[in-house]
Amino acid sequence: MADMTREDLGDGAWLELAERWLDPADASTLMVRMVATLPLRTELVTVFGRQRPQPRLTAWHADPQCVYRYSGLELKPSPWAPELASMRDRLTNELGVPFNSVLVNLYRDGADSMGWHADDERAFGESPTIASVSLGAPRRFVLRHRETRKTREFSLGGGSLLVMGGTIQTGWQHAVPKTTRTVGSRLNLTWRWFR
Ligand SMILES: O=C(O)CCC(=O)C(=O)O
Ligand SMILES: [Mn+2]
Repeated sequence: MADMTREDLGDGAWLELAERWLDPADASTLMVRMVATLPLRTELVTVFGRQRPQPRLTAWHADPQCVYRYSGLELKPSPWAPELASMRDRLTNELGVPFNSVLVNLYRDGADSMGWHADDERAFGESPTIASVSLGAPRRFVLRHRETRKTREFSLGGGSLLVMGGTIQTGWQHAVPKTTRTVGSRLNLTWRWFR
C-alpha cells in the first residue's frame, strides 16, 4: 500500500493522505478513460425552492439498492464500470471498508466547484470513512471546523488519496472553491459505504 500520512484533527476526527496512491501516468490514463466513458452529467438541484444546475458534472455508481437523495435530487445508481470496480476492490482491501458507492465529480475548470458541506447524510452512517481519489489537475480542498472556524487545506493532485474518518463529518465541513486561476480539469471520486 502507498505511504499514508495520518493527521489527527482532534475530537475523534482524522485524515489520511497518500499523495501518490496511483502512479501519475496511470492516473492520467484513468482520467481520460473515465471522462470518455462514465455517464457524467449536469444535475439540477433545488436550493431555497429554486432549481439550478450544479457547477460540475457528476456520475453516481453504486450497488443497485443505493439510491442517493439530496437537495431534491434522486440519483439512481449506474452499474459498476470495470475501472471503478477495480478501484473499489483495492480501496476495500487497503482500508478495510466495504465501499458500495462512488460519487464521481468532474470540475471542468476553475468555475466548477463544490460548496461547503459535510458528507453527513444518514445513509452514510455515524462516523463514515470516506475515501477521496483525485485524478487530473490539482485543486484546493478546504476543511473548516464548524465552531472554531479553523481551516486546513490541501492541494489534491492527480493520483492522490485522501481518507476522511472518525467524527470529521460531524465537526467539520469541506469545499472545493472556485478559482480565477487557470486550472486544468480534475476528476474526483468519493467512495462511501451506503446503507
Ligand atoms: O472534489 C472533492 O475533492 C470533494 C468532493 C466531495 O466533497 C463530495 O463528493 O462529497
Ligand atoms: Mn463531500
